[in-house]
Amino acid sequence: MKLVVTGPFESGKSKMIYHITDGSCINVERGGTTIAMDHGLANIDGLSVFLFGTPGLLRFRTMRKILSEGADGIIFVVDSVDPESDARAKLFFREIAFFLPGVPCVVAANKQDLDTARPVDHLRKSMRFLAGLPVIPVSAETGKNVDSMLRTLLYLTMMQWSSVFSKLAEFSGQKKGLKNLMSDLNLPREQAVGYLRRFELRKLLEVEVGDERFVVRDPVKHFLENPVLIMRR
Ligand SMILES: Nc1nc2c(ncn2[C@@H]2O[C@H](COP(=O)(O)OP(=O)(O)OP(=O)(O)O)[C@@H](O)[C@H]2O)c(=O)[nH]1
Ligand SMILES: [Mg+2]
Repeated sequence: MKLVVTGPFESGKSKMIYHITDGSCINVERGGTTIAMDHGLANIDGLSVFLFGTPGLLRFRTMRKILSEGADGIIFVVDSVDPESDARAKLFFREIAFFLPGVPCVVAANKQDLDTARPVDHLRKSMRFLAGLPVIPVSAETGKNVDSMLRTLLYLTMMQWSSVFSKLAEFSGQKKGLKNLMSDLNLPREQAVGYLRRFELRKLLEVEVGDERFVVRDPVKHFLENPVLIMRR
């Protein structure tokens, strides 16, 4: 899956990606500030998770737009310590909701390892836009709750695609896989092939030349059939 990690300046986006990928990520930065992007790949129980971190300076909006394109889920990182960051968080939230309408989002209330970190109910009071979103207290420094935050988002993301995913699992390996997908989901060929491309890029499946047959990768098949399994370690 493709996840975008966004949120205001210095909230801990880069550190979060560093933690999730065990350090195997890149950060295009200057003096500690991300000026282009973070990028890393994580493997969660066989599921490939492509992470794209955005710059937190307001002027890099175009970069955030490019990085957000086609994302399946959003990790929205807020600074639990610094109340001055809240107004910027609101701007960034509006922006990502505009780039990715309807895409599942979890809020990472970061820096919870610090004594001065505000609890989630305080954050909800000072950032009203968080209403209706899962807000998870985490620390990118210690790693506390980061894994369960990530799994929650992956679950929501896979649920969003559940009608397509269950059919992908069902028709995997079948000779007329594409045709079956089209007729069961009532899709034109172009759109069904679009889905195959999308999820081939995300390493969920492999598509044969000619597109007629596709094969879902073994380690992810049970997640496509039953997304809640990603929540169980
Ligand atoms: N104590 C603590 N410090 C953190 C945590 N996450 C990030 N930091 C610190 O906060 C500062 C900013 O972290 P980054 O990961 O660079 O934040 P960012 O959101 O990527 O920043 P920009 O890309 O510049 O917007 C750094 O000094 C980090 O060490 C955390 O969970 N706990
Ligand atoms: Mg950064």
